[in-house]
Amino acid sequence: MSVMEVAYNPQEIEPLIQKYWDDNKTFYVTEDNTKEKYYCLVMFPYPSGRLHMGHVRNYTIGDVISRYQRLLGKNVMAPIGWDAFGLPAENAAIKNNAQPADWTYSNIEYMKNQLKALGLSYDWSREVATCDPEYYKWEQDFFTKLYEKDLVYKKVSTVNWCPHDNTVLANEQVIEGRCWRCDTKVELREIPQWYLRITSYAKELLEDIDTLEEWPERVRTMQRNWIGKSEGLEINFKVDGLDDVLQVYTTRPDTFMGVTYVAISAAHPLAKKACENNAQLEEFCKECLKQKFAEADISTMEKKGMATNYFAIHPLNGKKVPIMVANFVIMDYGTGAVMAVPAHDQRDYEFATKYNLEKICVIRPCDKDTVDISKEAYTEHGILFNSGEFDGLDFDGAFNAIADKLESLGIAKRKTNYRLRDWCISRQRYWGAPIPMLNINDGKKLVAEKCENLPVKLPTDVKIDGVTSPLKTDESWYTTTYNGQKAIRETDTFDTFMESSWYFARYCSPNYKEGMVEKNAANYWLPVDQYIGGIEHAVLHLLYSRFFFKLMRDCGMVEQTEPFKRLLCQGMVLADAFYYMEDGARVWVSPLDVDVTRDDKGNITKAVSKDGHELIHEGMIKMSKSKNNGIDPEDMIKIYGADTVRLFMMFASPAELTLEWRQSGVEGSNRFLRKLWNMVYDLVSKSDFIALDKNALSAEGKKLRHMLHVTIDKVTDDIGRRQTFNTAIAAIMELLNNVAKFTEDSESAKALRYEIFNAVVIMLYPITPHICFKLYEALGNKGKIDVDAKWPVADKDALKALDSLIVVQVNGKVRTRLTVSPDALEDEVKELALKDENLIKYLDGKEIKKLIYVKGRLLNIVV
Ligand code: LSU
Repeated sequence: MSVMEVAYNPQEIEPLIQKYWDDNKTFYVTEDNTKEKYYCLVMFPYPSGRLHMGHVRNYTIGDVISRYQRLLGKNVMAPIGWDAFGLPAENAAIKNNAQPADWTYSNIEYMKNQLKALGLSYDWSREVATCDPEYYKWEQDFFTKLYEKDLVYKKVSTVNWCPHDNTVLANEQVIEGRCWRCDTKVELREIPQWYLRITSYAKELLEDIDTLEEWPERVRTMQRNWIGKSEGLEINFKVDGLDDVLQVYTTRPDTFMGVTYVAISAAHPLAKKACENNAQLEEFCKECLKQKFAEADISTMEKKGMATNYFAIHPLNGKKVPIMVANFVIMDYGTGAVMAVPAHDQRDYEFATKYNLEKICVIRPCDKDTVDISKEAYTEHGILFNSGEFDGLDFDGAFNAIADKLESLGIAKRKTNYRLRDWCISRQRYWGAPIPMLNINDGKKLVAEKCENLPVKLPTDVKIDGVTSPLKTDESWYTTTYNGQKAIRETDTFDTFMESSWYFARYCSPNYKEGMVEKNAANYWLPVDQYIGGIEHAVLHLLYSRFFFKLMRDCGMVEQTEPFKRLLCQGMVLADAFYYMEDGARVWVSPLDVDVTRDDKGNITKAVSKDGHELIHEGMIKMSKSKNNGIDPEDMIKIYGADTVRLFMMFASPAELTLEWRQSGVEGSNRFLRKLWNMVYDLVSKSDFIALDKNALSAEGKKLRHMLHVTIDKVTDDIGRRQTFNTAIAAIMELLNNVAKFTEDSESAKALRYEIFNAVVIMLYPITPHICFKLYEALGNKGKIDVDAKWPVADKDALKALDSLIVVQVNGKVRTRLTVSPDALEDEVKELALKDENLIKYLDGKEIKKLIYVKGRLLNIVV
């Protein structure tokens, strides 16, 4: 009999097992060509201070997959690190009068222990922190390479500016006109910025989405929409009385015969010309240029315009259409001019209505002779009319006919456009990787810092005031030399998405001293087989990483084209939020300090705080500090142990959906683990391991064994292919309920229990590794479950359908039962029934009028 404690005590066993893993470097891996590799990656955390339940969910899912793949015999790399640069460290430094570096490294220390307490099976030898100069050195080096390849440029541009964080934001970081981090309304500003030419890769980034078959469809759709490919036509209009040509871009050339005016930006050269002797227009243009709005605001802002007194000549019907300055046309975007078709574009429609401009209908629905635009524009595709030679064509026909015609006249060109903009990667902040560029010749020339001088290190002993980055005031830092001449360093730093765009590649050779990645290691481990992270990164990080990976490929560092083979985006973790009112303000009470009453459907009918306040239930919402409904993972681990928290997380909901934190559910998970422990204890204290003799099993035993092997198949499919971990756990729980009901005490029954518990312990190990580590030993196995166990494979014989039990009735009354093989034919069953001793007395020589057979279940004899 194996040594085993009577009671399940996670607080005692978990730290010991974690120490064992640490001491033995159990999950450290190296390249091994004799084994299939598996790279399991979770999105690395910002070292914000403490783990959030959201992290716990993300990292538990990753750990379940890693441990499962190891049991399949693969060489599994599961690394972790720290996305260590960024604003929070600066804000915390100001608040606590500390150094961002100190704050960051102490958070890393703390969170690292929290991750270990969860029992996550990382290869800690690969840990990276992006604020380490040995890390960002290679990012700087890569940047200078991209600069040489003209994939980097600097330009003055209108940028999204967050007045609260005092920094520029990329378009992707502006959500509905607000800063993605602090929700402050974003403004526009003109400043010189560094850009990466992601648009040069727009086509490839779009096309390769098709190859990402194991990504969630919604993420693929989001990326497609973000890149936003459109097929259109660039058309040149002549301007009446001038030599200027006015270029517009349209995706609706089919509506061309409905053009009634052209709208231009206040910054357009033609607008400037028109202002020369028109003070009123000049005033209007000035007002437009002062106007600050983000791209996202265009659809809702008030549309204003003014005529220029210039007219564009419609190249096909010769009409002169007015050229209007409009506040919603931006110079940076496209050509700064748009052809307007008010009958078929809602924005043009509103503008035309306001300024009394003509509307000409040229598209009608397929099933109607005409079109009604009395209330709004008709913007659908349809059939052309009022369009001369193009009448009767549909969208595609008209697109091509009009494009061909204008191209043959030499005044148009088909053009593919993308909505994607180049990626602005400079930030006016301190806590980031310095951009390794130098200004020489009194600022007239830009050069990249020489490789041998990298990294350009960030000074770590600084004073931060929250307004100006200390890099910009530290003359001794930014003054340097280049080939003996005076040079001034760039004082902007990289967007932190630069660091997170290649960390997964660095993990392959985290200490490599000659470059970003060591080629052999990178080509062994990459691509990532499974990536797990939040949907909030669907277009930001996941697009930038794909871009970086292609850049690295084109620099000869990696061989593949896409970095992440399979992607899983976990849902948010929610918890009940409660409050009461005090002095007109809400006071939020932690759900752990609330007593609730529920109706029989489980809905909360009454909630009272521990200190007696009657509470209002806000609902099940995302855990957040401001609503005081966060549940601290560390507290939960202390009370229940990591295995319970992990089990609850994986069981309570499918991985992609939101998870509702319920204390009752956590307790249920804890009860289940205690029950499992007790069942195994019961078995091993009564009997040592007995090998199974399948033929010795009773009918009940065979049934239970059948269930075990069906469960093995199901759990394998649920965890491996479907990634529905919750249904896998439910199947194991059901199996154990049946084991509990199985009371036989024979040798073969004990042997069967050994078979079942061995399989169950291995199948649960990815989810609850500590308890399974112990139970595996208790069951008498040699070695350790982490490295010696193999994922169970269903026994084909046991999987075969069991004999069916046929109920035999005479005139509707049950008279006997027959056991037959599952594929017995109707005639065989009848023959068997008529020979059955129990039945003969009921038939009693009577004439059989009818026999009704329901396959595998029932035989009714009518006499
Ligand atoms: N450092 C970045 C980050 O999001 C990732 C990098 C690859 C761009 C999940 C939740 C989140 C992400 C929460 C992971 C908090 C790390 C986090 N998470 N809910 N870092 O620390 O799901 O989706 O914010 O996958 O409340 O944890 O999150 S992070």
